Amino acid sequence: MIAGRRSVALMAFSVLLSVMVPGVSAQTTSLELVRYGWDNTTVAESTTVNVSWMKANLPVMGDEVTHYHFQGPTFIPTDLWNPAEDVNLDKINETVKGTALRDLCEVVGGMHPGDEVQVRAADGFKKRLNYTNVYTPPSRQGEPILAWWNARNGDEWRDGMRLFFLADTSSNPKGWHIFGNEDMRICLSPSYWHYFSDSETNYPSAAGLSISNVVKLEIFRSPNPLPLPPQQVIPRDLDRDGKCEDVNGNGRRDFADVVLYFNQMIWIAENEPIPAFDFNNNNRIDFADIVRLFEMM
Ligand SMILES: [Ca+2]
Ligand SMILES: [Ca+2]
Ligand SMILES: [Ca+2]
Ligand SMILES: [Ca+2]
Repeated sequence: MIAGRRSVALMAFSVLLSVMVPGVSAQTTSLELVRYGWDNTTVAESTTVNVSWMKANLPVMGDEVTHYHFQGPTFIPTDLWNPAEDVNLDKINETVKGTALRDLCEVVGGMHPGDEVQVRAADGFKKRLNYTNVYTPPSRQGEPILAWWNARNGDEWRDGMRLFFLADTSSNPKGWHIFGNEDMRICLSPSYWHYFSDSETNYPSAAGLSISNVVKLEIFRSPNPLPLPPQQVIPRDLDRDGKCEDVNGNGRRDFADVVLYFNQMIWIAENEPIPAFDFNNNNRIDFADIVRLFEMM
């Protein structure tokens, strides 16, 4: 009787284990970096780095003292964003060290304004961040980093590499470093907000942005033309036919456009949306495009 009960218990336990084990998070230390070309399918540049390489080659973020929090859902339908930042603050609370997302993006050529970076976890969960939130983050958001160390576990942190924001204390009445729901509302565009939903309410939850066990960063190009080096001005499509004949963006068709196109032909082919500069419509950047551009002057 006892043996029977015990074997039933053992069976139940092993079933429980088989259900639980795949869900146990596993630390990641290797990171794939990918930057896509204008079509967001072709890979323009890619490489794989690991945490040891990051420590040796890129600045280490985090001072080993400061606690950084992400706020969870308030579960108060009348106070979804909680600008007072005083509810459910310990959902995520860690002292971390890591590498800036910006520095990791730069390893494969970096982001341009309008681009997005996608942060992907080992289990496929993913979130995107805009160029602005990676390269010029507001101080109440703070520098986004991939954290590979925490004070409780050191280098053996099961959640690493984990996305953290090194938020400042400006929006917290107690002077804590918290990326709260109101910070998320103000710093990120609505399409980047994270919600925790029950049957009745979508609760904003900044904590949902803190993806753990990250394995991949992918940079997706904005479909808009970029300024041609060394210009600072974006090329313009003066007659709205989808082709940017005003290559130097000075508002008119001129010989300088032809010269700039000629000098930067390789750069255009590698960095610009091809259809916008393919004047003879043969799906590539070539000398025939320069001839067409000259004729259009
Ligand atoms: Ca805050
Ligand atoms: Ca045009
Ligand atoms: Ca021009
Ligand atoms: Ca062409």
